[in-house]
Amino acid sequence: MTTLAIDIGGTKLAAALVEGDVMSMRRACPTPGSRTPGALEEALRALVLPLVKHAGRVAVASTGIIHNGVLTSINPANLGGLEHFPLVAFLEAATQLPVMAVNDAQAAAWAEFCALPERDDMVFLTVSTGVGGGVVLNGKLQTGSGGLAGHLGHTLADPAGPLCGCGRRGCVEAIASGRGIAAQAQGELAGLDAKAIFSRDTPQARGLVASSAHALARLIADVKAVTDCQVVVVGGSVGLAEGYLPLVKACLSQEPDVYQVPLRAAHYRHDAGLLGAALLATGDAL
Ligand code: ADP
Ligand code: BMX
Ligand code: ZN
Repeated sequence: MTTLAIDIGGTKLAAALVEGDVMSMRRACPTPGSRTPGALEEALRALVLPLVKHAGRVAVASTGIIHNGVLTSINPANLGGLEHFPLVAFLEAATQLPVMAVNDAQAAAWAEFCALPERDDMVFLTVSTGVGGGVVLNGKLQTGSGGLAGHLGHTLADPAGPLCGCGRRGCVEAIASGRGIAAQAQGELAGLDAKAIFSRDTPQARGLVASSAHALARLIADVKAVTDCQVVVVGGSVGLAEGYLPLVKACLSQEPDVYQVPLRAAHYRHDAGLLGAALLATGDAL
């Protein structure tokens, strides 16, 4: 059966048809910024409309805590201020198909786990609009009893760091994410997004990218201590940006031996969330 996979991120919405690990008719559009659900509903309808007739079910990878089919933002600023969205109920009504939903980084973790040559314990980290995570231990994706498991972007990087949209000060996300990088920019970089900041070769731009990579490397050492994972896979548009992973690797190599863990770029690149949601919906592990 063909799955209509949808990825709801803080910056972009994507959708595609998935059969096995083959993706077709991939479409994307910007995530609307709105505190009310109307704009998101409209964008999702327009995005999935041409695909619905080809699919037998819907699988969603979405930013936010996904529990019982409802999206609750841990950091509403990442979703245009939207705090709650009845994701599954809305998409069931809009598509008339069965719908399952899971957090975006948890979904991507599952796809990346399935791509590992050895099914080792692994942690996936996305450095994108926010910083998300997914943990697979003993072959099981950890979602937690309320969907919060793996929200590693909201662990502490610096108690004196910037305020995070989740209400806590100094989260990894506030320093390392695309939004976090942009929010810390000053002077000639103020108002630019992370993509533009990455393209600038100035001391401030290099410094912002370096603090992101540092915060991520320290998080990876913490994650190694918590899970003893055998590999950490990094995705998201910041995580996959040219030169970023080598910086993280260089920072991690400064930590003691016990915290060393191989780092890899996401095998499925920007499509890990879409594919992981589809795999979880079918119960397949490639
Ligand atoms: P989403 O969070 O919607 O899943 P992305 O993974 O594309 O989307 O992450 C969006 C963030 O990545 C934004 O902050 C954007 O500025 C940043 N970004 C996009 N492309 C690049 C790039 N080539 N280099 C660095 N940052 C990028
Ligand atoms: C935030 C949080 C996570 C998400 C992560 C990455 C919200 C809306 N999202 O920490 O659930 O996994 O961002 O999301 O609270 P992305 O949009 O960067 O892919
Ligand atoms: Zn936070």
